[in-house]
Amino acid sequence: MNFTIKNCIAVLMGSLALVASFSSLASVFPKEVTVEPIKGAKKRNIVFILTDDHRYDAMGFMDHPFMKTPHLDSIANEGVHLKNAMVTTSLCSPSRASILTGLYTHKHRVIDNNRLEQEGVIYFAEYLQKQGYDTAYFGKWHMGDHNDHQRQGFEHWVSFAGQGHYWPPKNKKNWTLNVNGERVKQKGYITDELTDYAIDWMKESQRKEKPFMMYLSHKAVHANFTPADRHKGMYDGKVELPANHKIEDYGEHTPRWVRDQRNSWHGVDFPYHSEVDIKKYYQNYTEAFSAVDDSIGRVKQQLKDMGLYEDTLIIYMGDNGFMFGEHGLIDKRVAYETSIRVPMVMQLPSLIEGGQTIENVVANIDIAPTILEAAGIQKPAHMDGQSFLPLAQKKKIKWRDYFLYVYYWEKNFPQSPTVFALRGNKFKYITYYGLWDTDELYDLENDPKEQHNLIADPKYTKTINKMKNHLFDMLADQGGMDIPMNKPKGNESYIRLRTRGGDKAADFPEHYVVDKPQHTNAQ
Ligand SMILES: [Ca+2]
Repeated sequence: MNFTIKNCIAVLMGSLALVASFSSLASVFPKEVTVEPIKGAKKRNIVFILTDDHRYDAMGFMDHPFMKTPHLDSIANEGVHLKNAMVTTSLCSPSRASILTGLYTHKHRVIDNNRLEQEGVIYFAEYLQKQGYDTAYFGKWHMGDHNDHQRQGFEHWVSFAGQGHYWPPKNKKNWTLNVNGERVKQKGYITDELTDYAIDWMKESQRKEKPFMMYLSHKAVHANFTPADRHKGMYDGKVELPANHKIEDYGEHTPRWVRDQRNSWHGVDFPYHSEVDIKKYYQNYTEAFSAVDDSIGRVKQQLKDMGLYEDTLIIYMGDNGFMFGEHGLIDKRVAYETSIRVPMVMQLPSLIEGGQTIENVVANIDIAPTILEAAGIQKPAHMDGQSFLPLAQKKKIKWRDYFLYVYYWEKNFPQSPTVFALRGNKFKYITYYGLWDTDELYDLENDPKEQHNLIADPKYTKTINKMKNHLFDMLADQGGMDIPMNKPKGNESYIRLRTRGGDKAADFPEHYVVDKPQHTNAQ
């Protein structure tokens, strides 16, 4: 065999390996949508309401210092509050893909906010269609930045490209919504307009004859937070920031990257590279939510008017958390509680007793199996999540003790590293990939704000090792030992503000710095 032939064979083998790896990616989804009905189960109507960047505690019934959310509160009163709801990746598109597919981010591979879904992707709505459901999608899709085409599984479709706009944008004369393939101008304030579309669809006569699933996905409350005119100023003089943490609040073992991130696009010292007043910013956020609360009220009233209220499952959730000063940061992505926790409430009066609080950790990957169960469909084998409907029915079932969190570094926002975290009921362990910096361990029971990193305390060595092992075992079990990558795309927000110490890197964590050489025998 000469060198050239050998080379050709090597290339051919390499290509085969590449094909094999591509096909193993594609195989996450089954080739066909096969419905396995649950014997004797009813097909209940389903309303799923999603918001963007709504943090877990921005709800009136959680004793919020000033927010009023009567309609959201009413779901918790008449149903359950899933107090420990989390997202497996705290970022818009990855979390939305997890909701729609029931899969971890490394499986559906929507790892940033700029990409389309994988070929062969299956959404839970496709199972509902096979089960005889009418299905409709209203609002923000946001997978594939400029792409609002109608996705499979939804026979009725009202959406828009990317982030959308609170009001029709003056600088984009051709801005339209995609309404079942037609380009239709946005007329007014988007939260109200999406609700109008949703209510009109609910009113159509066949809704009483056939089971339906409505997915109402608001643009609110994503930045730049814009309240409806009727809500502007409603919290004037009442606003308190959730947090405004200084470096000293966290002690000497804080990761270096966290301290550096303060002076970045996602930090309190240089937020969005602007002079924005975070307190005013938070006020706009809370006021913008009021139109969502109105929307929830209108949908609930419509179900009552149609006589469908008792037997319709309503789930409300946010797609990821949001920080307003915790750890000196804003936004999301990181593994701290305010980033990974989301608001979630659910009601189904005919099946679920009202006024309950569920403590179990539930997640975005559990939404699809839960909705499918309410529709009388068994969880498809490929899905990672699990239905939490039995928890609300007070049934004794096996539930996760540990929650796996992943986030993959984006060149667009280089200040947040690749993160893997394991959250137990008491401890959370966080580690970073490809970074010279410290891991973290928090005692969530005694330190719920995660201000005391216990990683260097010898008392916790056993706990740390146990959690580290368990995290990587879980990643291996869940197919997460390969880090998905994308070709960089979009703007890169890497600058720092010199006048706030932006030309200086943060100190290393104290336990990384020693006073004398360690290896005395080195030659
Ligand atoms: Ca989001």
